[in-house]
Amino acid sequence: MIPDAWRRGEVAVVGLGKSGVAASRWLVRHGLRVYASDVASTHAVVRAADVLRSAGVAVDIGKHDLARITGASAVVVSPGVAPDAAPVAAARTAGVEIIAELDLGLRALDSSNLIAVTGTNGKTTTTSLIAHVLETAGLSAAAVGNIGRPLTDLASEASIPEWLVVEVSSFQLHDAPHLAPTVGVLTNLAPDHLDRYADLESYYADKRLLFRNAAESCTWVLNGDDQAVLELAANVVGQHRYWSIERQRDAWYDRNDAILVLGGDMLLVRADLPLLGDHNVANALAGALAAAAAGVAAPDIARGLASFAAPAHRLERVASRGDTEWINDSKATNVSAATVALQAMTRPYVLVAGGRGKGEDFTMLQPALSTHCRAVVAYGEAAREIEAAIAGVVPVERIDKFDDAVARAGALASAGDVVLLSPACASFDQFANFGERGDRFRELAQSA
Ligand code: UMA
Repeated sequence: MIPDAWRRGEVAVVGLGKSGVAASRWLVRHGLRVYASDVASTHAVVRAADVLRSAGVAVDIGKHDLARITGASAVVVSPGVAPDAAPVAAARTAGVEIIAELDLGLRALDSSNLIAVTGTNGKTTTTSLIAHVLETAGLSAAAVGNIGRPLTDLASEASIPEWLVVEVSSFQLHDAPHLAPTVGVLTNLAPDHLDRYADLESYYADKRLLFRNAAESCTWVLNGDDQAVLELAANVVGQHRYWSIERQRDAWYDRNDAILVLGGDMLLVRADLPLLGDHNVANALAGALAAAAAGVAAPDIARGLASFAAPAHRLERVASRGDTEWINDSKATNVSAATVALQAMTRPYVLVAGGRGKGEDFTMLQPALSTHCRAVVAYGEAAREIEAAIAGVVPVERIDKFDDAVARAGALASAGDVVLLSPACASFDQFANFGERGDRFRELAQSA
C-alpha cells in the first residue's frame, strides 16, 4: 500500500492540524521518514510539533522549507491547505506526487465497504445517521473524515470496523485518486467556499471527483430534488438511487400522510424522526437509501432513524427558558445552510447571524426570513453586509461582539419565540471554529 518510491526519501506533510498529525504518525509507524511543517505557530501547532518530534518526525513550524518539500518523495496535504498554497504549488511544479490525507487513509485502510458522503450541506448529519443505522442493524461502522476524525487516525487502530462512513469535503476530494466508494451519497449542491475556489464551477468540479472511480458495482444515492446534483451525476456509471421530499422516488416523503417511504413501502412516520426541518427528512431518506444499499433491512433502518439524535451545532435544541427555545445551528457557515434552518422554523424567531463572510450574497436569505422572522441581530465582520442585504425585509440590529448579540437576541424574543443561531458565516473572526462558537451559544442560552 506504500509505494516503494516513497521510501527513497522523506515524505513531506503539509499542515499540522488533525490531518497532518494523524498522517505523520501513521507514516512514521510504517517506517517512513517524515518532514512535517506548518506555516503557523499557534499553541495548537506547537503542541502538535512536540508530539510529532517525540515520535521521530522532523518538524518546522512558522514556515515551510520549500527546498525540502520539493525534494520529498511525496507530499501529503491537509484539507485546509489550498492547492495554490506555496508548498503545494512548489511541489506540483517540481513534479512531486501530491496526495490528500484522505487518500493516504484510503490506501492504508483499503476497505471495500466504503460509504462516502459529500455535498454542500447535510453531510455531517447524513454521515453520522448512516453510521448509526448500520450499528443499529448490528454492523460495526465508523463515521470519519471531514466529520472530525481523519482516516489515517482510524487506520492506526488495531481493529477496523466493517463499514467506513466517510464525510468527504470538496477539499479532501481534490487529491484523492484512490477514492472508490461502494456507496456514494451527494446531498445537494450550492455555493460555498468561494473564498477558496475561483468560481462555482471549480467547486463543483471538485465535488464531481466523488465519481472519479465510478464502476457498475457502485450505488450512487442522489438528491432527486436538486438540479445541480442531477446534472453532475447524469452520466456516471453505476446504479443511481434517488430521494425526494417532493415526489415519488426510490425513497420519498409523502407529505399528505406525513410518512417516509422506501421502495414503495412505509418506512417511518414523520413524527418518529427526531429531527427538525424538511432538510433532515431529506438527510434521513438519503441515509435510508445508503443503508439499504449496504444491505440493511427496512425495519432496522426505521429503528435507526427513530433513535438518531441531532448532532451538536446542527439545529440542536440547547435550552428552553419559559416559553423561549434556544437552537444552536452554528455549523450553518454558509447562506444555503442558514436558509435551510430558517425554512425549518415553524414559529416566530430572532436570528443571530454573522461572523466572517465567505463572499456570498446575503440577500438570498430574504425569502426565508420573510415568513417567521421577528428580527435579526447581525454580529462580527459580516454584520454591516448582512444588515445592508436584509434591511427593509425584517428589523435588523448590528452588534459587534458575539456574546452581546446573543444577549440582545434573547431580549428581543417574545414569549413563545425561538432564539436561533444560524450564522451563514464562518466563525473565525471571533472563534477558533464553529464548534467553539456553538458551545459559547449553548452556555449563554443555558444561563439566560
Ligand atoms: N496551513 C499550512 N500552510 C498553508 C495553509 C494552512 O501550514 O499554506 C496549516 C494551518 O496553519 C493549520 C493547518 O494547516 O495549522 C490546518 O489544516 P486543516 O484546516 O486541514 O486542519 P485539520 O485539523 O486537519 O482539519 C481538517 C478539516 N479542515 C478543513 O477542511 C478546513 C476538518 O474539517 C476535518 O474535520 C479534519 O481535517 C479531519 O478530517 C473542518 C471543516 O471546516 C470541520 N471543513 C470544511 C467544511 O466542513 O466546510 C471543509
